Amino acid sequence: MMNGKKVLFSGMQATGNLTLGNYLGALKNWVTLNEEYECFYSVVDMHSITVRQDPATLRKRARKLLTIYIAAGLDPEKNCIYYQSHVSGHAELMWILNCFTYMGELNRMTQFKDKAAKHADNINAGLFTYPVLMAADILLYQTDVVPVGIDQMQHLEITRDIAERFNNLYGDVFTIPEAYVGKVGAKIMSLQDPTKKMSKSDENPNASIYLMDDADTVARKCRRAVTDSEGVILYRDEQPGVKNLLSIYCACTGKQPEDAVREFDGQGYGALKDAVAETVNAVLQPLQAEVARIEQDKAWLDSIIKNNAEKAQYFANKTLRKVQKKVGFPERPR
Ligand code: ATP
Ligand code: LTN
Repeated sequence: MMNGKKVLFSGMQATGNLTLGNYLGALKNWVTLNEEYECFYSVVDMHSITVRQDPATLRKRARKLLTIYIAAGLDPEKNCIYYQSHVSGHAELMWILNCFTYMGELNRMTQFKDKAAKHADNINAGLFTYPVLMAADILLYQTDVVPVGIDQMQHLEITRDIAERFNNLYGDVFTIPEAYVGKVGAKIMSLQDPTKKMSKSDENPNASIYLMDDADTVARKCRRAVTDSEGVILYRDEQPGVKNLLSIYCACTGKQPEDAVREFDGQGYGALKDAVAETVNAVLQPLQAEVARIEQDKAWLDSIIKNNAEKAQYFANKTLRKVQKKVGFPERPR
């Protein structure tokens, strides 16, 4: 508990440009949770360098991501929005947790196997210990809930295991976090292969709608979306392309799939695609305008970045000092 509320922590990597999937599956849900919890939303730039990054691009994308968090509706006066690399406690706690994590456990992580296969020329130790840094992110703030996609559940499980192992040895040091998986928009699929999730690292730019795409680009991508030859608009697994378009339409409008199906009854795929483009643009355009507005106010954003990092560091240090004492590090002379 923090200020009488449960604590929520989540983060996103600034690798690639955010997609509509990231927004509907993650960010949009975060906004609905931020009244109920004491929230920490980190731009996890330390995780990003587990694969090679161009420094200037990483810096630019990280700032854009932080701006998008705010533009999407996370009030930075009420939510702690900050760069992971600005709070030294993440790396410090990670080292300690490394010593309480087994090679065997890390060897089982499917994300490591996937990324190692994808980046065979750079299988670095950071890629292997990625989940330990994620555990440090979460445990540092005594987090109760962690909104994540299904793909991150294995990392949350290992976080819980590490925390329980530590608590068993040293008493109740860490809060054991729970995952929070959103209900709608949980999985937006690729527009080019609706059996695959929409992903910011997809090489085909037509597969994803990016949050910063202009209206014409969105319309073009929707029009090119892969559907089928059934010719009917139904919300069912046999028609994954049409189902995905309906899911996007519903997630953007707040409508239920059965109502959407009724609305498009008797219409062609062209009409559905145009309607999807229109609703997506109705979501993206105000978001983009807000991003542009925030970017103008450089001094304000810089002060938010500074103040929130200080706030995060304060809470992080509280946990860190406790942990350091438990494992036997000498007290710091005052
Ligand atoms: P990458 O392609 O770099 O792996 P990604 O687009 O899959 O990235 P992540 O950075 O792994 O996205 O995830 C950020 C958040 O967005 C997570 O909470 C994840 O569950 C959510 N998310 C990502 N893609 C989708 C999607 N297609 N539908 C719904 N939610 C998604
Ligand atoms: N691994 C996550 C990003 C991430 C995260 C976290 C999410 C890093 N640290 C802590 C929740 C809590 C991802 O790739 N989506």
